[in-house]
Amino acid sequence: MSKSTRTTPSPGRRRFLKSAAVTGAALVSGATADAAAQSAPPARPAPGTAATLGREADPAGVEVLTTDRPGGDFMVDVFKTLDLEYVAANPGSSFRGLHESIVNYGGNRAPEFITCCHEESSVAMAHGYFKAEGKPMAVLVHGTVGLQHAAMAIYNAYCDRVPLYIVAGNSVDATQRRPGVEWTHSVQDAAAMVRDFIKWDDLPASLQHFAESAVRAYKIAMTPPMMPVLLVADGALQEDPVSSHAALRVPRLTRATPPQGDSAAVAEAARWLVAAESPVIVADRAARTHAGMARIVELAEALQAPVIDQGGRLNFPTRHALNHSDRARELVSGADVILGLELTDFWGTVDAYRDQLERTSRPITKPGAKLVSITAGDLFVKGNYQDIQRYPEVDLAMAADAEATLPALIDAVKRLTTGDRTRVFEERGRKLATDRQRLLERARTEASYAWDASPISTARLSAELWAQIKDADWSLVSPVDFVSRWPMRLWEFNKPYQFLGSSGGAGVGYGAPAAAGAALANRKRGRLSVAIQADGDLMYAPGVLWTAAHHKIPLLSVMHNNRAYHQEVMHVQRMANRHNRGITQASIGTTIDNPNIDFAGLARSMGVHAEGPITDPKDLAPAIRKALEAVKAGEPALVDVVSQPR
Ligand SMILES: Cc1ncc(C[n+]2csc(CCOP(=O)(O)OP(=O)(O)O)c2C)c(N)n1
Ligand SMILES: [Mg+2]
Repeated sequence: MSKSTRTTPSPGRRRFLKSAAVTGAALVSGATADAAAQSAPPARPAPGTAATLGREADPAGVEVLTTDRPGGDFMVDVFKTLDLEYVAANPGSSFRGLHESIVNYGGNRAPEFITCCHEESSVAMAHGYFKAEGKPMAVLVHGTVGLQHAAMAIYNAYCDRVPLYIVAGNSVDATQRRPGVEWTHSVQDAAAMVRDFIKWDDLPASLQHFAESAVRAYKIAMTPPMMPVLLVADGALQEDPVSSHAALRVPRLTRATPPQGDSAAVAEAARWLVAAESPVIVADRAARTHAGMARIVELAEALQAPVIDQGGRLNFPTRHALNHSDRARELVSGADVILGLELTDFWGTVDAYRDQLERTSRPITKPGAKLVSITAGDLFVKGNYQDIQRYPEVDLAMAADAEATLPALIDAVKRLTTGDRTRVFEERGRKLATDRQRLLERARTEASYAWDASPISTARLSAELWAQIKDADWSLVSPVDFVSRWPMRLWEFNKPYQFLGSSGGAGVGYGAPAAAGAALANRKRGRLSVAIQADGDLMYAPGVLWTAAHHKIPLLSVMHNNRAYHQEVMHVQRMANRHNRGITQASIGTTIDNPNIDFAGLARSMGVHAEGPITDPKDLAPAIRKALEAVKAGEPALVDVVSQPR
């Protein structure tokens, strides 16, 4: 730990003191400054001064020291080697040194500071950014309280297997802390509160240690299964002068190649798949990079096997003849081989569960069906948090990254496919294509129900939005589960960045900031980012609207404003039904009305273009059109649509 005291500067610090001036601003030589610092120890702040009251102020009487190079500058050098484009943060004095180095020494470029109004928003922005960009964005969080605010969003990313590069400020040396707030925001072991749901953390004790751990953290975060990492940047390390900069170096980053499935297991899986009469491929977080979707398509086409996309990522083009996501249960129950690619819940895929007074479940697979799992989730599991789901009894489990294993599996499948099997596959493919067409027609028919209803149906909302974006290079940057997955059923998704999955941990409050983060990544490519934005989700931390306006992040948010925490309405109704007490009271504590929130007004107050509230479906298309004009001009815009429950 780099140590220094105000009364007796360390030799390293002394060497770099250039001036000492509260009373006199004249520059003095290092030797003179040294002497001045030693002969005039600063007074303790008097009780009741700003410092002891917990306000952030320099204690009276402390000399101002200038130095040409604080440790924070070197930390910025380290970040620059990691190609971190942005750093999202709500400011906090525990990282003031690093903050100052980023904006001055680093020129506020790579990383550029993104001002957030809540740490949960900083982290969720980084979460959305990663899924659109494929590389992490840095997040700075203030000591203790900032990390406490960030915690839920970190958990979401952990469950979603998304790497986050988090740096938390802290002040380790108790003899150096400013009285008051620097104590309440310091902690012995900062990472402890989130350690159960991150992959790695460290508290570097020197700048060279910081450099090595910063590079190591990046490598660990980016190796499947990807997860958040946390570095604690000690305040003294950030603020103190670099004593021997010439000796510092930033180690080279070597990314680890993702683990591939064992070759014997790959060959066995290929044999089963080629011999199967009704194989099914199920994918959840399988398309890890933009190349992933093409590999899943290649495997599915080689086998002419249907694919169920569970939507952790966009794994498969929605209109592809082999995309049968809307008949998952039927296909799983008829399958003789089921290949699960990075499934979070294999058990839930092959079992039916009833949420009744007596909770029951049963397998839905055919007797003798073979289950094959490929997931990096088998390589790294933690206790305590229960995102692992129930234990699945599979026949073959490859502890490996699915995307990295697919090329070998595709090769093996192709090698084993004889002319006879090709004819069987082609016949299967023809039947599946017909079934797929029927699914699309069924979705269109179902979407037409309540077409003219007010509040507006979620299908109409999705269809009207699609009509206006489909010819652009668009990217849907919000989840779809709370609008009955209508976009997946009606829109044509065929590019990997067109859908980014959900929060992972189902921590609500993810949607709005994750959309802004993804839109930030999409901006430089001129992609049109659109989000369907739930009302309850936005109300957790609506300040992200200001962040989007301030940083000119083009994003069209179409509100699915059902004026409720509707999922919870349904849960309370379920309980009331179970107890035979009627559902009339279920709105208490679950609705967001009386007064209704003026979301357009809220957005405008933060500099976001806004339309609505829209209650008549006929007004929806013109409102979206106007909002799109603002987005095309480079601004965020919001359309408040008063919509039906789900
Ligand atoms: C942080 C957090 N608090 C509470 C919940 C419980 N919860 C699950 S869904 C939901 C409602 C969300 O409302 P909204 O975003 O408007 O979506 P809707 O259900 O209305 O479609 C809530 C509160 C949660 N998942 N996360
Ligand atoms: Mg709602």
